[in-house]
Amino acid sequence: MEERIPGYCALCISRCGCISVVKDGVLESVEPLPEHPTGKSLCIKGKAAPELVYSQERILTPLKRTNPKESINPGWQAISWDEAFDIIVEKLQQTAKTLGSEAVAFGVTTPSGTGISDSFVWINRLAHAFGSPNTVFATENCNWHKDFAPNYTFGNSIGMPEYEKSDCILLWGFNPATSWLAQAESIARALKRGAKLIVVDPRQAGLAQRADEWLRVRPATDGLLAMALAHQLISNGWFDEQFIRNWSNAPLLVCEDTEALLTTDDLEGDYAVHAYLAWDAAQQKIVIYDPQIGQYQAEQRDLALFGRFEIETDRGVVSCKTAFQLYADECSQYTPNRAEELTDIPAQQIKDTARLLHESGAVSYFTWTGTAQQSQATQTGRAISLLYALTGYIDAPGGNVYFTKPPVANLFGLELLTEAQRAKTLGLQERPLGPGMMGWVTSYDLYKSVVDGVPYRTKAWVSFGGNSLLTKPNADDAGEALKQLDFYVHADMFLNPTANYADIVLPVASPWERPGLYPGFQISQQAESLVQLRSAVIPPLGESRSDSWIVFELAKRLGLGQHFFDGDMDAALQQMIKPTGLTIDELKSKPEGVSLPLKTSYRKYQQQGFATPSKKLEIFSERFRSSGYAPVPRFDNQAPDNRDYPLRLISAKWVGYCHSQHRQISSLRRRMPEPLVEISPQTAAARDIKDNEWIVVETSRGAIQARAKFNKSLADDVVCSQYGWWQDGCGNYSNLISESDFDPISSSNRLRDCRCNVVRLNK
Ligand SMILES: Nc1nc2c(c(=O)[nH]1)N[C@H]1C(S)=C(S)[C@@H](COP(=O)(O)OP(=O)(O)OC[C@H]3O[C@@H](n4cnc5c(=O)[nH]c(N)nc54)[C@H](O)[C@@H]3O)O[C@H]1N2
Ligand SMILES: Nc1nc2c(c(=O)[nH]1)N[C@H]1C(S)=C(S)[C@@H](COP(=O)(O)OP(=O)(O)OC[C@H]3O[C@@H](n4cnc5c(=O)[nH]c(N)nc54)[C@H](O)[C@@H]3O)O[C@H]1N2
Ligand code: SF4
Ligand SMILES: [Mo]
Repeated sequence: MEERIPGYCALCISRCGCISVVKDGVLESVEPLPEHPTGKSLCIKGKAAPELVYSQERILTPLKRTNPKESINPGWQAISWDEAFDIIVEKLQQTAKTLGSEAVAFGVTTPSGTGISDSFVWINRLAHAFGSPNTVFATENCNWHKDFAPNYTFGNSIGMPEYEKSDCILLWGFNPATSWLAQAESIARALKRGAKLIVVDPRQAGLAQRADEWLRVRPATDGLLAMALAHQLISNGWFDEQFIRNWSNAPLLVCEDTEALLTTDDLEGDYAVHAYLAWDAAQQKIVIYDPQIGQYQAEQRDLALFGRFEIETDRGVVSCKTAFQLYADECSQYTPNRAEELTDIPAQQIKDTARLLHESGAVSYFTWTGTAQQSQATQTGRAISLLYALTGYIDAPGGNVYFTKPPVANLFGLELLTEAQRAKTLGLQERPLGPGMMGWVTSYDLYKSVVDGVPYRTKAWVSFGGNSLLTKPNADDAGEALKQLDFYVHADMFLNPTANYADIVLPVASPWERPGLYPGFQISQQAESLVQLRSAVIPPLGESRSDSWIVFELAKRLGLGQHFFDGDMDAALQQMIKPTGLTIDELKSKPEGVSLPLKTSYRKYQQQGFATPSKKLEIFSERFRSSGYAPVPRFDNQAPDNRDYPLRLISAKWVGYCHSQHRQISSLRRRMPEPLVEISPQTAAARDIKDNEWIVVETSRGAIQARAKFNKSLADDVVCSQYGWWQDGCGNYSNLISESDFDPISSSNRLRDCRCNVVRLNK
């Protein structure tokens, strides 16, 4: 019997709508589902799903380590779920009892490159219910800079380009043709209709080949380029002055000596309120201008955007300028010629791109890991957000829109942690505005805690997927740290080098063997309106179980069942979708999903302000200033030139693999059997390297081997490597990178722009 079951591929963020074809209980193939908002086509990974599901390398029973951690062979022994849970519950409870529940860390792989999205909320909720403020997650190098850090500017994420209506699309360090198929298709349609495309990427990859302007930026100089483009928009008057004046905090006055916002407290005389101040150009005097006291909706035609003013304060005359002047002054350092020196983008192209941004109508943008994996990622993201703010298209038709999402209950459970526990989040004290706010910690902070006991010792780790030895910097030290853990549980479909240090491995069912709720498919209002409960198309193989099942069962056995609907997963999902008015039974009976009648409303800030402390889009970030960071973007900390390592190393994703996964799938592996490093033909020739030859990439930290792949689009001083390989002894990219070189605000690693050299491998 053949069944054709609609669902979606959960393997990456694209969540492509698909049909699973099941014959006599066996998953035979996965096909596109064109009527689904993300279902036009599938990539080679999605199509290879049956190979993933039935891979001989799947773990199909819980495993217990029998050899010491020093041993290369863990001596895995199959055990029952009951035995596994008994060991885990005893260890976790004992650790929490003796050292506090913060001594148990949790971990989760990335929802953007795996199907863990099915269980992401529950895993985080389990950590919080247990009392652990620490969940290791890749966010700082992944989604923090598009989903969370933009809060400091927009009071929200970057939103989603409304591609159907965009006139000009700006892709910055984002290659959707590889990483988000459904977005790439929307962009391709927009281009067909005549939309302009600007791509900022050191490589001419994917859609960059169709760009009107492809800006081959020098790696990790994106922030400077954004400032240079902003300088063009500001100095030519090519920005939405009305929007900036009325809806950003640009008119606020900033004291030049302290760089604090001027408030009524600074003035002589008694003011009834503590309020911010601006300069009224018509009256030539300072005026109270503070959204907190209800004035933010008024049109503020007379407020000065530019200028420097001498203000009488209680500490004498203080020179002030508007926040916009402060930002404009920062930008003005990056004249086209100076920016060309710094970013490698020709001065004329900077001017042309600025003109295109100004002249083409509705502008939208998307940026992802090309800008996130930098040691100044937060200020870089701010600089790009502020450049975008100048266009005035945030939440406007054809711009970056906050589509109306299906209303679902937030069951992430941060409130289950006491304030005192939350304050113990590793890294939060050092980086109060970073991912620690969400209870997410870096592996660097975890290892410091495990090895040095700083600020306290972590003894146990329960990780749902993830392979930090391959995906975070400095694998050698990481391996040592993992050895020192008292107890490590890893839940996965496959073993990997990180899991090899585990005490217990739990077998996870693949996305085709478990249900998954997806409320909103992101890329358009139509896609966001769809709520779909993907059904399991075959039963879990062997003893494997879904991550959600593991979480709910573990919670029950840890005595935390009351936070997990006493183990009833349907009841949990029902609670989640309750605000939508849907029921789980209805979703189960409609596997193709239910489309809610949601409508986009634009420029919502006009009713409610932006969700920032000032209720305005924040050109000046008081939160940054009071935490010791620059309130408008400023840059330093470029990697110094190094004669021994004259090249700049970047990495990127390839369509056949997610991160360190999928090499075991033979149809995918055939297409790309070995790691590749892209290099310009000139740079290769200078080193006597031929196309497809084996080379060594070395940094001051270590070396890897890979095949050279000529790429004429690369600058001569840039090489672009794959990462995530551990097969065949090629060496681990993570060992090339320093773990301590990270963004002081968010802890993003310098995964772009590491100084390196490339030589022929003498085999
Ligand atoms: N040099 C360099 N390093 C990078 C990046 C880069 O561009 N360059 N990118 C970074 C980014 S963006 C990210 S998100 C991180 C990703 O880092 P990780 O989260 O470590 O991702 P993966 O290497 O994909 O490891 C995924 C593991 O989870 C398992 N897994 C997959 N699906 C499931 C599931 O549903 N349940 C469970 N329990 N396990 C599952 C897989 O089998 C695999 O073992 O890597 C980062 N590292
Ligand atoms: N096939 C596949 N798809 C995936 C994933 C995967 O591993 N494989 N992972 C998923 C995940 S977790 C994520 S986070 C997304 C990420 O999706 P993307 O961010 O699109 O992924 P990348 O290819 O790492 O980076 C995008 C581009 O940034 C460029 N880049 C490198 N350095 C710089 C720089 O300094 N400046 C600029 N401007 N650009 C630079 C690279 O050349 C690359 O073309 O993809 C998701 N989808
Ligand atoms: S792009 Fe590929 S892996 Fe990602 S959801 Fe679509 S089919 Fe699955
Ligand atoms: Mo990611």
